[in-house]
Amino acid sequence: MNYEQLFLEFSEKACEFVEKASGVALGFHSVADGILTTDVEKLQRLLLKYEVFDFSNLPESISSVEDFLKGYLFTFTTGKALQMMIDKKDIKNWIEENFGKGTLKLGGTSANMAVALASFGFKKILVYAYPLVRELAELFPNIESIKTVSQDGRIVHPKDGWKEEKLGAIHWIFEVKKGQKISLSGKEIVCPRDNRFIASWNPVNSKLVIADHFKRVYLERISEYPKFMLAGFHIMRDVYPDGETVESRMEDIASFVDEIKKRGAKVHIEMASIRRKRVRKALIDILFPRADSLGINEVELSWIAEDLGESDEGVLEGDPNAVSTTLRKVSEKAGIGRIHFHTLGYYMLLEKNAEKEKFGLAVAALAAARRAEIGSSPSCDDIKEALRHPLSETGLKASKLSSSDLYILPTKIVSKPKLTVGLGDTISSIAFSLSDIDDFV
Ligand code: 8BR
Repeated sequence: MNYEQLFLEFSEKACEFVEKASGVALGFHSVADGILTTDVEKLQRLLLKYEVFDFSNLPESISSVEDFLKGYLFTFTTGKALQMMIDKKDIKNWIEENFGKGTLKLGGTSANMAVALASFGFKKILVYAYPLVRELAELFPNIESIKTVSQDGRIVHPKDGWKEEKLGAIHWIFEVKKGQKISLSGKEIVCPRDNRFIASWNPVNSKLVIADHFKRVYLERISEYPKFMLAGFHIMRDVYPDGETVESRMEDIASFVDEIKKRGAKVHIEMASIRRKRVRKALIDILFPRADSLGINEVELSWIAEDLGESDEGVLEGDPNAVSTTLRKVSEKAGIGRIHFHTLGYYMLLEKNAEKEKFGLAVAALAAARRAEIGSSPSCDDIKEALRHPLSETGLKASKLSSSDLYILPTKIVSKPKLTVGLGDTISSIAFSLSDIDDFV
């Protein structure tokens, strides 16, 4: 297979096919991100004041200033990304008093996917954003194809549908930079790479509540948006302050999924990095069996393998043999017919007649490479610019394992990416939106 040829051919057809794609609905995670860069002197001062000298016993969520500082120190010291939910309002207030809101940017998997798809040229996108307060609504770009359901049941651009002023949720993104230094207990700590620590305050959405007005209007208009991408599970909790459990929340989402599946919608689950084991288990037990499709990366797949009692050896390293074996096991146990795995260098699609989706995968790969290069979502025209990037050698080797139900696409690699955040969302959403491509080719 000449992959360069394939990418060239498909980049030329991308806009034509996007025109024909059906509508996509995206729920249940749109939020305002507060972006902050790290002020090393301030971080050091706070660590000393609260006597946080290491990140041992890193908690799963933030219930104290010390927990927050441990998470921050973890990312600063290891250069690894970490997201933790804030459990208490007084800690959220403490962060706001000490750091402010930061620069507000649209975030959350659903909103990111909406922007990726709309910028690309998809015509019908319905995104869930709740509560739709003014500060959140105004962060959505002015692209007409992005719609939401307003509380009074209209399908409108988010800017035309907000209700209140006050921001009820914020995800603080503390960016750390390679080479930044702090000194703790006489030891110098040098940040090894650029990354981010995320502290999230999201008491409403963390339940992934589906507002009645959205349910009602979506069910009425489902034929216009017959694909549903579900995401946001990474912000759920095991047990909520009111005693409700994640299992009960998952059942509630499941009954909505049953409703929409009865009416013919196809449901995709975007995994994202769910740190809580109980949340992952509830997702696997309750929602996986109902899903038509799953989007996942190597870290997420290795966790699921472990959860299912399977070996995860080689998965984290992206070894294609290990990945394909694990994908088959997940598919068997959970009964998901389509799994789209992505890692640096290649995508692997497990599905009956997997090759029929190569168009969507190739277009997603070019869009991801272009996004990595320019730092924002590209249009369907613009992805041609990504053709000049080289194909991954690892991916080319991996592609030899392709078989009838396993399609492996080597991807383009951008040597100096401007931005890598949100790439997974771009890859999964474009590929899923084009997954029924053979219907209109
Ligand atoms: P997540 O958002 O799920 O982590 O996925 C990120 C994906 O972005 C990777 O799996 C990889 O396919 C893609 N990617 C990254 Br990270 N860096 C890239 C680069 N420099 N060029 C092209 N794709 C990249």
